Formats: sequence, C-alpha cells, structure tokens
Amino acid sequence: MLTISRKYMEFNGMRLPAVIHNEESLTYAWKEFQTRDDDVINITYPKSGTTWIQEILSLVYSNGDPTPVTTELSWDRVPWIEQHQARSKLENRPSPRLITTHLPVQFFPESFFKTNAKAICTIRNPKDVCVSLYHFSLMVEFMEIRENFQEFVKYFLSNEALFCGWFEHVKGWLKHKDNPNILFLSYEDMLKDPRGNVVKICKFLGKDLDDAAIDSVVTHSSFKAMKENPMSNYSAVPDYLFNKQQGTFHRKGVSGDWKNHFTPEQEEEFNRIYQELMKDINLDFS
Ligand code: PPS
Repeated sequence: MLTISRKYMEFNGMRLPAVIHNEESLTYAWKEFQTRDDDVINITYPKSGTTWIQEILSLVYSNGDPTPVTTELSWDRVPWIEQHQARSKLENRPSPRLITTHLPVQFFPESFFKTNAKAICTIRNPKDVCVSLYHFSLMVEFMEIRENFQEFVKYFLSNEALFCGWFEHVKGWLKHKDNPNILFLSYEDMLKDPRGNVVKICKFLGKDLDDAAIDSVVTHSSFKAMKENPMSNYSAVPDYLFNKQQGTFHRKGVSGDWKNHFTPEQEEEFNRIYQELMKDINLDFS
C-alpha cells in the first residue's frame, strides 16, 4: 500500500479516501466477503445516485413502511462493503442484506459471481457527476480540494480520480450488462420516471408491492423527503468530516447542472476525452 497524501490511499492502483478505507477493508470486500444468495448490492460511481438507491431498497424491503429510513442511518442500513466497518456491520447481519459499493468491478467481491445475489448498477451523466463531486469535495474533509473547478475537471478526467475514475469504472461494469443478476439504471431516467424505476426494481428483486406501497417508496425516496430526513441527509456526520457551512449533501438533485459550470472549452475537452474513452459504448444521458 502506498499513501498518496494525507487524505488518499492507493490500493492496487485505485485511489480512495484514506479516512474510511484501508487495505484490510478493501481486501475483505474483494477476497473474503461471502456473498449470500439473497444479498442485494447497490453499485455506483460516487455521486451517481447511491443514497437514492439506498433509500429505495430500504423502502422496498419494508413494503413501503418508512420506519427503517426514519430510524436508522443510511450508511448503517445499506452499508458500504469496502469501508472499514464493513466486516462488523455485515457479517452477522440477518438476510436479506442490502449493501452499497463504489468499487469498480475488478475489486468487487469475487464471491458475488458464484451466487444468485443481485446487484443494481446506476450510471449518471459524468459531467453532472463531476459537478456534484466538485461541490462535495469542497464540503468534506476527506477529499483533496482542488483550487478551482478547472483543476477539478482535469483531475476528474485523469487516471488519478477516485475509484479508478468514472470511465474505467463504468466501462468495467458495462461489460456485465447482459448478466441477468445485475440491473442497470440511469440517474436521468430515475428523475424522469421515479415510479417506473421503482416498479422495475421491485420486479427485478421479485418483490410484489401493491400500488400504495409503491407510492410510499416513491414519496419517501424523493429528493425533498431525503433532504429533510436526518437519517439520510448526512447531517449526522460530525463537523470535522463534513463542513456543513459549505453546503448540503442533497444539493440540487437535477440533471444538466453541468451546463451552469462548464465553459465551452471545458465541455469540448470533456467531450473529446469521453469520445476517446467511450467510443464503443452506447450510453444516452438525454
Ligand atoms: S455518494 O456520496 O456517492 O453516496 O453520493 P450519491 O448519493 O451517489 O450522489 C449524490 C447526488 O445525488 C443526488 N440525490 C438525489 N437526486 C434525486 N433524487 C434523490 N432522491 C436524490 N438523493 C440524492 C444529490 O443531490 C447529489 O447530486 P447533486 O447534483 O450534487 O445535487
């Protein structure tokens, strides 16, 4: 293991915040974690809809009852498998376990692929991911703050970016797009049709919720509900990790905010790299 800076660590070439990960926790997730057939794993590149899916999964598994999302913190309800408390949070947890990860496929639990467990992989327009991550990096103590947005875009496009970078992460997961145990969703489509996506998730997970329960899932996982829910809005994170003067975790929750941040030159450079790295991939973020 090589420590890159006070804030980041490196694991087999992947950079990530050192405060919540270590070599032991990453090895546990990758090599030691025993996936169960009824595990459900929420896969995202950061800032792509992770907490939204955490909320939806919690509500689907409570048949729309908001009690779990109003009484237990999201990161305890649907914990990250790669973070340093994962072993203690997951080993004795009753099934079905709802689990989150930002891991690229090459460091994902190897045992997953030998089971019937299911995963949901949500992808968001990388320009909006970049903007969201930039604002997040100004707020949290555990990310390096780039001097300005220009620097941040360069960092986001480079291979120094977190979790192997958006491009490698998404391309790696898309190689599994025909795996029947992985459902691919798009953040933009969830915004357009939240109910349709909740129905799709229920169908994929074999959860038979009635209309009222589906409505409740949609209502309690809306941007407004989550922004106001102290169990999901990260207001419970101590100030030394999250500087709440800088903003809120639930910032805008829209698609296309990148247009308010990117200059035409930044957009052109982003598009050039996107086309170069994603030339064989067909993704629609409209
Ligand atoms: S993290 O830190 O990786 O877990 O963040 P993640 O949850 O993936 O992404 C945070 C962005 O998702 C937005 N968000 C939502 N959008 C729509 N509806 C709901 N319910 C919702 N919940 C979270 C959140 O506002 C962040 O996006 P930005 O663009 O910064 O607002």
